[in-house]
Amino acid sequence: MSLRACLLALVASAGASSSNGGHPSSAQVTIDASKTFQEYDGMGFSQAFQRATHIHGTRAISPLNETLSPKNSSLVLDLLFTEKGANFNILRNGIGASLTDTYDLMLSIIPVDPGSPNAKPHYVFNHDDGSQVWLSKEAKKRQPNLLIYADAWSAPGFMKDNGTENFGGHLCGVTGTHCKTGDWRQAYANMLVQYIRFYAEEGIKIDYLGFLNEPDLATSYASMQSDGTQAADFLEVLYPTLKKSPFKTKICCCDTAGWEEMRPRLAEIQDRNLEYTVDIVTSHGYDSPPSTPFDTTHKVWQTEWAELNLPWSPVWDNVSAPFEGLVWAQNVQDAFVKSNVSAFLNWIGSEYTTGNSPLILNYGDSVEISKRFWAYAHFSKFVRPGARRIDAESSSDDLHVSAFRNPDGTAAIQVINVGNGTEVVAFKTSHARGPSIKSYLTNNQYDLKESTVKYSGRGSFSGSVPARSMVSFVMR
Ligand SMILES: *[C@@H]1O[C@H](CO)[C@@H](O)[C@H](O)[C@H]1NC(C)=O
Ligand SMILES: *[C@@H]1O[C@H](CO)[C@@H](O)[C@H](O)[C@H]1NC(C)=O
Ligand SMILES: *[C@@H]1O[C@H](CO)[C@@H](O)[C@H](O)[C@H]1NC(C)=O
Ligand SMILES: *[C@@H]1O[C@H](CO)[C@@H](O)[C@H](O)[C@H]1NC(C)=O
Ligand SMILES: *[C@@H]1O[C@H](CO)[C@@H](O)[C@H](O)[C@H]1NC(C)=O
Ligand SMILES: CC(=O)N[C@H]1CO[C@H](CO)[C@@H](O)[C@@H]1O
Repeated sequence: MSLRACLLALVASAGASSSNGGHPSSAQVTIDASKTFQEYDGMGFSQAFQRATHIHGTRAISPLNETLSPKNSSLVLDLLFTEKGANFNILRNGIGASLTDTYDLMLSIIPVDPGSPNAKPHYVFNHDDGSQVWLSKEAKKRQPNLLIYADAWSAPGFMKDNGTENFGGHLCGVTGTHCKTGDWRQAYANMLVQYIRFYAEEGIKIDYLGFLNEPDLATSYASMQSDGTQAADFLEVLYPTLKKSPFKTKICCCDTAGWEEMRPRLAEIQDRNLEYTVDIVTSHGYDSPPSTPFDTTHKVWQTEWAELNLPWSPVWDNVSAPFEGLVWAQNVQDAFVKSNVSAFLNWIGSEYTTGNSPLILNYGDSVEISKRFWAYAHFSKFVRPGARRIDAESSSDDLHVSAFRNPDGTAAIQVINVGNGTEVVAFKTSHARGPSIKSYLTNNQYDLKESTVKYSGRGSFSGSVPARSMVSFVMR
């Protein structure tokens, strides 16, 4: 057993008392670092549809008709992208398909229809892209290894069989389309590469590229439908186009609205022997949440999810409503443990809204941090890119556990207590070195409250996990 494996071969037993003052219960939690799973790429969110302007402070959107001050703009950026907050490392930008820049549309880089797929398009870039250029730069300043995933919600309307970027429709040229203007697949691929080039000229590297968003839906805003066969029809054009370009950008597909909508699309792409063109299999969590792993050896990212219902609530634990922090702590943990994801992205990071899309609410010049933000932070702050998930098993239904070993040899163990009593967890390790162990508690009262955990020698330490709370144990 390696030193690291040794350090992490933990056996934890938990003594707990139930809420009715009854018998203390005990649980066994075993963390076995010799059993390793997927690599962790990171956590993040999007500020598409001009939501980046909310953080930038360039658009007054709340009824207060006031924007974030430069001070609070910096505060939000620091909360999102530095150790002061969640230390997120993935930003999902939106690639526009709209002909105007009216709020909250995403402007296309081909605002005028060139008339035919073979005509030379006139590319235009306003160097702002709904403040996403600014945000990408600010994020990168704070998070040098930031990963940017640029995703298109639709091709421009003139490339589609319904003539608009909205209301679904398909890219002309894929199976089932019969467009008078012809096959626009190459033109769309060229446009996406040109988008990457415009960002490169701003000094911003686009690491990942997506050409679909929720292709299982036709919505009133930018949307383009695609099954797996139609996605394959485009992948066979996009992949070589990107390969010929100077960019090393990797391809993501297909950002379906739910997990079960992705499964048949992946199978259809595999049937065409085109899975190799897709670096990351991507899906959202809305219509069907992450469940069992996809049948793929490629990495999987959950790239968009939030509880869209009103009203905004920053609460950790009240009635287990779908927007509460403790619920999201479990959503994130389940995705890593049960669905084998390598990344987990919220819909929005910070914006003004009346619902629960963002993790941080901007109202005029105020900044309100939800407990969902701190739930995410448990996974993004103590687990870092390149980490490996390692095996964590709990014998108690009340204690949900996961663990990751970081590239620097530190490890983070996430314990969520959904029960009504405090669990006094006695960790037993097979390791003799006394590591420095800190715990971080989040519940209704605290946000990542740090405590030092005493190492008792011979591989044991114990820590308390209060009822309805989440504690990260970080071994440094
Ligand atoms: C909002 O504020 C701006 C600038 O301070 C001002 O020009 C505009 O008239 C205001 N709008 C409303 C609806 O109050
Ligand atoms: C989990 O994902 C990795 C790729 O990151 C893959 O190699 C592995 O086979 C997946 N495991 C399961 C159970 O799907
Ligand atoms: C808890 O939930 C109840 C019922 O939905 C609601 O009336 C109350 O405002 C909630 N409390 C908090 C702090 O969110
Ligand atoms: C910034 O946000 C805080 C917290 O919401 C608020 O109290 C403050 O007035 C805002 N503005 C400045 C300039 O600090
Ligand atoms: C915790 O207590 C609440 C009511 O107070 C009850 O509805 C719930 O089932 C209990 N949860 C557990 C895990 O015992
Ligand atoms: C304006 C228009 O033609 N919209 C159509 C785009 O395509 C979708 C689905 O194919 C239709 O539902 C819309 O009516």
